[in-house]
Amino acid sequence: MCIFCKIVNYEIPATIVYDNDDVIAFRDLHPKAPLHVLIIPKRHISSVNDVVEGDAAALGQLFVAARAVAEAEGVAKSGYRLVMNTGAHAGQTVDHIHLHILAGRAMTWPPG
Ligand code: DGP
Repeated sequence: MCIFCKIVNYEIPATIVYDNDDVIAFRDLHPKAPLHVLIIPKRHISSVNDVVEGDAAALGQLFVAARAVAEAEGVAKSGYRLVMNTGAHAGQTVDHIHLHILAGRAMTWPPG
């Protein structure tokens, strides 16, 4: 079982900030911004490369959660960045699809 599936099953600790039947969001272990939360579908999907039509509703829930987290954390107005890394060149290190929400400082563009 992957590390994020263990968080989904509450087998390893995480600071959970949002939780419903489809998705869970928790603070990143190695934050890259004052706010750094990961939002994941509870059902295991390895990466965008593995997404199928039937995943659409669950993946849509990631954005519903992102909006809720941004509001709850007080960054909806100041702004935030949503990132989903896919594969080695993008720096994906955990093979369970996850949406990063980063906020609390000005972001640079383009990303490195
Ligand atoms: P990515 O590089 O896009 O695959 O991002 C994976 C993120 O997951 C990275 O920012 C660190 C975070 N992470 C890895 N293991 C754990 C963990 O066990 N708990 C938490 N909260 N975050 C983790």
